[in-house]
Amino acid sequence: MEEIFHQIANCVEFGKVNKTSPYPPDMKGQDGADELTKYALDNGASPVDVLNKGLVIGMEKIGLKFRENKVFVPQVLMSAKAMNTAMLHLKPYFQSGAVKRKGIFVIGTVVGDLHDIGKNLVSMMVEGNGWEVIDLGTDVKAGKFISTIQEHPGCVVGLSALLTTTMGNMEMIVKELQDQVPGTRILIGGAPVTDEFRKKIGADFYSPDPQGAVEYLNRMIA
Ligand code: B12
Repeated sequence: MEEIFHQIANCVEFGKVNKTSPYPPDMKGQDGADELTKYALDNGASPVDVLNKGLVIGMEKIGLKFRENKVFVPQVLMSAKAMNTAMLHLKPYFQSGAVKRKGIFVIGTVVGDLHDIGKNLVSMMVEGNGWEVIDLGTDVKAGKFISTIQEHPGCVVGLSALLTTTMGNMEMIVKELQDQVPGTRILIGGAPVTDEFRKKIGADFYSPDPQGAVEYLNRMIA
């Protein structure tokens, strides 16, 4: 079974969704994350092992390569597609409570801002690392973050902003969260955001990439 986990990790790393998927060309005709995950579960593998020894390893590898500019957004999206397809087989185990997630991560692009490509990448990477992700989408007001946090006490929040103008909205949201749901951990990111800005607005963590967010979240629960 270890070999199957290794193959599942490879499928996620290289974005091989299923057997009929033509991408990547050098894996044409081979089983993908879809078939291998089903095979592993049908043959008695534990869903936790499929997740941690297969899918998570693949997502970690692609996350590191993305950080080092060895791959670009399209490859990461293919990896996420492979992971999401495999996750459909794991979903019943999550829903039944047989597999516990590491925690809940609530993410959204702040009010006034419609950019979501980077936010989606963070969301997919964090989910691929075993966290439950609640993605509130774009143009999200403070109130929506607050009500979601109140429904999921102890969750961690991620805010994304791509415009210098909406960085101000990020600051306002951080203030409202600190006021209304004190103690909530807040991660921020987006092209114009810096660690200096994070310090200024009092958020907990800044990362220029999804991998940094994953590492921070995993450190939090270690
Ligand atoms: C694609 C794009 C759009 C698309 C968005 C489509 C979509 N679904 O997202 C569209 C066409 C809709 C668009 C619209 C606009 N855009 Co635009 N857009 C871009 C563009 C080309 C790419 C952004 C992107 O997706 N980058 C790729 C992703 C992967 O990178 P990223 O978002 O930075 O995310 C990474 C990190 O920052 C981090 N990250 C992101 N979020 C988070 C969150 C957390 C918690 C963490 C830890 C990390 C993290 O992880 C990601 C992966 O590494 C940029 C230019 C550029 N090259 O950056 C301009 C840009 C951001 N846009 C710009 C502007 C001005 C606009 C408009 C105002 C244009 C207009 N006049 O209408 C509108 C604004 C609409 C609105 N209200 O939001 C400017 C912003 C200038 C500024 N300094 O404010 C830019 C920089 C272009 C420019 N040079 O002028 N845009």
